[in-house]
Order: sequence, then structure tokens, then C-alpha cells
Amino acid sequence: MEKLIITACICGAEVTKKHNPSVPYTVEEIANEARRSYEAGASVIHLHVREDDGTPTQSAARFKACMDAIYAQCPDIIIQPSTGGAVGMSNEERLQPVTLNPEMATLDCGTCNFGGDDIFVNTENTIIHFAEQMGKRGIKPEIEVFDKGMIDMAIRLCKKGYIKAPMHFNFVMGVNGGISGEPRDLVFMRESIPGDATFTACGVGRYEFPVVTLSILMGGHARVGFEDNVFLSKGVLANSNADLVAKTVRIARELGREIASPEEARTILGLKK
Ligand code: KMH
Ligand code: ZN
Repeated sequence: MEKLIITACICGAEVTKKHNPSVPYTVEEIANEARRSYEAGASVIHLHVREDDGTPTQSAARFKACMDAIYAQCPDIIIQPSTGGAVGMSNEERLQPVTLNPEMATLDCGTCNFGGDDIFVNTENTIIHFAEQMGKRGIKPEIEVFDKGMIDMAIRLCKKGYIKAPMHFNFVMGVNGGISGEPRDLVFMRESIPGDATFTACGVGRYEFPVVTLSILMGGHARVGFEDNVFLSKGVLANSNADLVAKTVRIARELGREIASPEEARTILGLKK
């Protein structure tokens, strides 16, 4: 089986130090969490950034400061900025990190409830606009799908030429408003993508390790980190994102999957560098 790409989603936009004091906010905290995750086996950092007080921001300057600080410690790592940002941000606010020409960025392919009163809005025109901005800069989209209909949207936009094949998906499972993280649903998502596509899977909260374990078994890739889950095991907070990456590495090794380096991940994902 192909080597396993581990993505660490170290920070997110919604999780705070109240959930886990190790959630990074400052440039230094973000760079250190990225390095620890990289040393534990992550080849991709899914990056959100914060102001020093924890407020989520999509500021290009803040992304640049964090990316420079991460590259200073992990020169070969793949950084995948979020264009999802936080619920309620405008499209132009969210798109700012693409001006830095990262190798990858997320492309969220539909609208869904996001717990409580929150709605994560991605209209068809928004998705097309984001895809065009990434396409013209040679940025590989990681197609984030929170439900099966979002896969269908991506396939349609790929057929229309807005998204290039082969596509790379991230199945985000277990959001309150999206698809659950039950094994049946992960199998359904995997069976719904084109044959030439690759995928990563992640599960929110208690779904994190069941989802990545099944993805590893099915030949998919794995995303773990504080954005999705702050616990190493039931009731035990992780000290660092690296604890979650290290657990994923242990599971993968037991199941016979070797871990991809960033260069190997670039080859698997067809990145430009
Ligand atoms: N923070 C969520 C509302 C992405 O990174 O592209 C959206 C999100 C998706 O995290
Ligand atoms: Zn994200």
C-alpha cells in the first residue's frame, strides 16, 4: 500500500486554550507545534492562524509570519493554509492566504450547519471563485467535504474544468451538521470519489481515531490534531498535537503502513515543487 500521509491540523479556528491549554495561538507556539508534529511523523500542516489573544484571522501577514517560522524549523514540510477560516468570515477575508502561493490550500465544497446556530457557508459561486484563484496560482486544492453531496459538487466542478483531476479530498466526519464518523459512512464517502482521486480522512472528537484507523486500512491518508480533537484517549488531554500524530504513527505501523516523508507526500499528491 502507498505510504501514509499524516496531516496535522494543529490550531483550527474554533478550538481554544479553554479546551486544551496547548492549543497554539502565537507565531512561536504555532511554529513549535508544527515542528513537534513534523518530528512525530506529520508531512503536512493544515494551518489556521490566530492573533496572540486567540482570535482567528485570515490575515496574509499573519499567515506569512507563521509559515516563515514553520519553514525555519521544518524546511521541507508541506503547509496547507485554510481558506475556510472561521464561521462568519467573508470570502475575501478567507482567501487571503492564497496570495502567498502555498503548495496546497483547502477548498470547502459546500454549506453545512456547524453546531449550535453556526452555518459554514460555501455557495457554488464561492467554490468556483476559490477554485479559480487556486487554479491560476498552481495551488493544489485539498477538497474538504463534510457530507456526500459536497463530493458530488466537486465532481461536477471538476467536469466543468474548475478543479483539475486527479482530485485530493479530505473527508471531515462527525461535525454536527455533516456526515457522521461511522465506518459505514467512511466507506460510502470513499466509494463516492473518482477512481483516480486520493483522500485523507479525519474525525471530530471521539471519531478521530476510529476514522483515521479505518482510513489507514482502506489505503487513505490521515489527519489528526487539535482542530478536530484535543484528547489523546478518553478523558486524557493531549500535551501536544505531536501526541496525536505519534499515536497515528503507532496505529499505522501496527497495520503495516509506512509513513510518508514530505517529499514522498509531494509525489503522492502531485504537488508542483
Ligand atoms: N473552521 C471551519 C468553519 C477549512 O479549514 O478549510 C472551516 C474549516 C475548513 O476549518
Ligand atoms: Zn481547517
